[in-house]
Order: sequence, then C-alpha cells, then structure tokens
Amino acid sequence: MSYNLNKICANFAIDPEIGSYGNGHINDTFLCQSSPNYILQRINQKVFKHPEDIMENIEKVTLHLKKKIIEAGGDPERETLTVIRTIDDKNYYKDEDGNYFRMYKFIDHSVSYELAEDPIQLYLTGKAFGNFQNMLDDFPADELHETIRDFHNTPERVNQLLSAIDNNGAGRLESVKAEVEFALEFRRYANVITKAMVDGSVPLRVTHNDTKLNNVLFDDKTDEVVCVVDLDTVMPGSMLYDFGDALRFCASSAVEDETDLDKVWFDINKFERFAKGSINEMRKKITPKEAELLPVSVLIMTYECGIRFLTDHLNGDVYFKVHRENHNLDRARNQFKLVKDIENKLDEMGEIVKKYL
Ligand code: ADP
Ligand code: GN1
Ligand code: MG
Repeated sequence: MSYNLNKICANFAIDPEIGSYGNGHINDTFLCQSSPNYILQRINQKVFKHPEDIMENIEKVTLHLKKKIIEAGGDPERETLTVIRTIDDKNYYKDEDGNYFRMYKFIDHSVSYELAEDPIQLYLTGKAFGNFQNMLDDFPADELHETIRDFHNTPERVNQLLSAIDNNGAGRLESVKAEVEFALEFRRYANVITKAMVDGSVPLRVTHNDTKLNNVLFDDKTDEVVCVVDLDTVMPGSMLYDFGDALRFCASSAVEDETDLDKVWFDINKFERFAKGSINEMRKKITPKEAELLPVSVLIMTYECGIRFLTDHLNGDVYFKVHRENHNLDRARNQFKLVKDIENKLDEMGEIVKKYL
C-alpha cells in the first residue's frame, strides 16, 4: 500500500525527507528528516481497532511521565515520547482512505538493539522497564482504554490457536504437526498468571505490555538508556507480563527469528543481569506471589509469544509483519526452543530471584 506521505506530513506542518525506519512488527514507521527530525507512524488498524483510543492513552501517559521525569530532574523531551499535533490540533491525521497517522519527536542520537550482548545493557534494560512501571504506579488505571482485549490472557491465546487449527485458513496445518503438539503439551502453564490475578495475589498494575529490547532507546554515545517507546499497549496488566516478555527477548542467546536452533538457548547470565536491574527497581512493591512467579512468567510469556506466531502462521500471516516465507513459523520454533530450555532452568532462576529480592 502506498500513502501520500508528503501530504500527511504537511498536515503536521512538516516538510521532510522520508524513509522507512526501525524493526517493529506492527506499525509502519518512517523517519522524517528535517530540522528537527520526526517519527511518523501509520497505526496498524488490523491490530488496533480504535486508533483514537490509543492516541488518547498515549497523550495521557506521556503527560504523566513528563511530570515524573521533570520531578526527577530529567529531560521530558528526551526521556519519553512527545506527540506532535496536526494543524487542526488533533493527535492523529486520518487520510482519505481512512488510514491513521501520528507524529512523534524523533529521539536524536539513539539506537535500539535486536540482541542484548553487553551485561551492563541488560542491567540497564531491567532497570528501565522497572522505572517505567514505577513512574506509572499512581496513574489512574481506569482512565486507560484496553487497546487490545485479552492481550496477555494466555488461555485465550490458546483458544485463538485452537481456532486457527480448526480453520486451517492457510492450509498449513499438515506441515506444523510437531509445533502444534508442542503447543498443546505446554498449555499446562497457560493459566498460571491469570489464575493468580483472579484471586488478587498478583495485582493489576499499569504496565507496558510490550517490553521488547527494541522498544528501548539507548544513547548512541554513552550507551545509557534514553527512554522506553512503543506505548500502544500501555494498559492495566501484571508486572509478570513485563518481566517475562522482556526476558523472553533479552535473555535469548540469539535473535527472535534465528533458524539455526542450535544457536538458540536461554542464557541464565543474561537473565541474572536483567533480573538484578529490574528487581532493584521494583523490590518494594513485589508481592510474595509475584516473586514466586517471576521465573515461570518468563516461560509463560515465551510460550504465549510462540503460540501467537504459530497462530499467525496458520492464519496466513495476517498479524505480524513477515519478511520471508515461513517467517512466523521460524519465530514460533525459536520461541519453543527457548520454552524447553527455560523449563530446565526454572529452579536456577528461582535462586537468582531470591538473591536479589
Ligand atoms: P512497532 O509497534 O511496529 O513495534 P515502534 O513504535 O516500536 O513500532 O517503533 C519501531 C521502532 O522505531 C522502535 O523499535 C524504535 O527503534 C524506533 N522509534 C520509535 N519511536 C521513536 C522515536 N520517537 N525516536 C527514535 N526512534 C523511535
Ligand atoms: C510485537 O510491535 P513490536 O514489534 O514491538 C507485538 C508483541 C510481540 C512482539 C514479538 C502490539 O511487538 O506483543 O511480543 O511483536 N506487539 C503487538 O516480537 O502485538
Ligand atoms: Mg515496537
């Protein structure tokens, strides 16, 4: 699909050079080079049915974060996103075809990574997501729209996989029997977090819900964390979602779509570095049940992501961006390899968590 990007930018009173940017799986992201630079995004409406709600959430959340950043003596223009309004004073632009676009200030001199390699970087990422959540501790959760229903409801994700198996929409079921079998075997873990949320031992908090390493920006000179981006899924959730999802990505030995599975394992040293940073930030608020479930949350979030990739492969790649044949299947196999390895390391992970609590 092509868009009249220059016309869209004109609606934000910007006349830049425009090019694709980043490695996100969901939105179309463009770097707008002018002085200063901006980030333009087309919001993926297959994923986000109500773009207005997302933008309302993001404006409220970033305003709240800016206050906290100023109180802490930080730079509110650099340490969180800044939404640019249109010439009609709206926080999005809707084109003639009904596509929604938004504009952010570009965070200059920043980079994001697809693989965590430096131990300090892991510690800083754990700290950054912990701090992000702390800053939202007093945000009124009932003011947030739920941008994707049941986003981390793992049993519901299993149901979505079961429907995809039934429908076999892309005719691929026969070729993924082994992966389906694995997914069904490990569903025994699916309800562990949701059950603890129902009885209140794991409290509902305002969480990020998409704590991938490439949603953190680092300073390209100092390697300090600059800010956490990709705020589309900030909504009520569990700290276990953010902890588990971050480690699924950060503590892997390889990138998320590595196809040589001999290169894919769960790196306990990476886990320890991240856990230290994260638990240091959140120690005061972690409940006993949350502490108990921190290790298994990594398994559950990795499993959940794996079955989401498998579901999308069965459905014909309608959700995540794919860049090659069987890309979602490769991602699912990669996540399942990690799940197996994490299961073997749960006790060791528990000891590490205890050490830092
Ligand atoms: P998606 O939802 O598709 O993952 P993101 O919002 O995460 O989209 O953006 C994609 C990538 O663009 C991010 O991983 C990050 O590297 C980069 N990015 C996003 N917003 C900014 C920004 N304001 N300044 C600099 N880089 C950004
Ligand atoms: C998507 O948008 P991005 O690339 O940061 C997805 C996450 C998945 C992740 C897997 C809104 O994250 O939930 O864990 O891909 N985001 C959405 O890489 O579905
Ligand atoms: Mg992203």
